[in-house]
Amino acid sequence: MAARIALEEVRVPFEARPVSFARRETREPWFLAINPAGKVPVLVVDGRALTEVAGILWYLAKRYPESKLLEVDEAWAVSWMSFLASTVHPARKSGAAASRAAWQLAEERLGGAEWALGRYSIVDIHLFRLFWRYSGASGPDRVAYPGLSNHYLRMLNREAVRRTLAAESAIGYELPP
Ligand SMILES: N[C@@H](CCC(=O)N[C@@H](CS)C(=O)NCC(=O)O)C(=O)O
Repeated sequence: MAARIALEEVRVPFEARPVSFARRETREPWFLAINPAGKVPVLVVDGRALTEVAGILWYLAKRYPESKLLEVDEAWAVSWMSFLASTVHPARKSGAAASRAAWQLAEERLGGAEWALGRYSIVDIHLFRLFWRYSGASGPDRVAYPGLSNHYLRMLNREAVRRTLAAESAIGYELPP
């Protein structure tokens, strides 16, 4: 979802290739040949596979500077996205308390700001994707995280996010276990 939102933001043609977790497509040889880690997302650029949300978002922001997705302090963007990928994303696997603690850190880090780094950037896409995923029934209570919830609602107003959600819901959301 994050990669697709960024692709929609930079407005370049792309070919989407959804993979099914239920059918274990990320474990099939054709997929492992693209990403041996068996994970999505992957962006194939000129035959080369680029993996990791942060790497894909960074590539698109740099490749298409007119999209203004990285007009922020870059070290702070790396810091935010490293925090999201290494602390927030995996916390769920350590249980509800660990997940709540990670989201509380994210809430404090955002500090009620409109955007993570003062203006809209790839960090907001990364943050939105994770909060979207984890703010369902088993995820963080939106009331407990007012800053993150407002950020989430702000993101829903973006055309690129709307287009992505419409495209993905048309396929049928299928979340990894
Ligand atoms: N650190 C990676 C994490 C990628 C990841 O965990 N992807 C999950 C979906 S959110 C996945 O592909 N899970 C399927 C599996 O592990 O089989 C990133 O930020 O891109």
